[in-house]
Amino acid sequence: MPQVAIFMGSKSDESTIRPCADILDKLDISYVFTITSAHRTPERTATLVAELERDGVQVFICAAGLAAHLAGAVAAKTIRPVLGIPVTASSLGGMDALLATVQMPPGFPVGTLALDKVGARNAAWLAAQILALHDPALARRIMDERQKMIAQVEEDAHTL
Ligand code: RP5
Repeated sequence: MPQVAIFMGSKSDESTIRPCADILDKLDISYVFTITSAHRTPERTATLVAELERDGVQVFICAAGLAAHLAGAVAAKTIRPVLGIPVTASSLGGMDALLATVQMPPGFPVGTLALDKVGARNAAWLAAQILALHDPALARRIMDERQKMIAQVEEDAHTL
């Protein structure tokens, strides 16, 4: 049963968003990773949200570029947490996607992360932390990974 859904607006987003899936793998979190577009396939997007909610998905992660409405379109269809990753896909340097993702009307929030791969990684961590509220074993796995990151900083500091 998937706990998280990762939606991308286009196949062209895949290499940017793959790190999100890699972190969910590392934390042993089950997920669905697929493509759907707020504009090109609005019916598929709505159907996926309904089906995946029924299947038990707890958190939706949505990544899109340009006039990035995917996260907002998903937020319109569910009250489960929706995390948005704006993707740089235009000469506006991602500002278009960032503003489209973050500026949601009150009552329909999208927890918006940073642009591109940094946002992809943190969407996975934040989804994991949401799930860990009711999963002590997952909370321990997250803490173990944090300890590794802390140890890495200290190890790197000693190399200077
Ligand atoms: C958005 O438009 C996608 O999320 C992608 O970031 C951007 C460009 O899509 P393609 O034209 O490469 O399919 O819908």
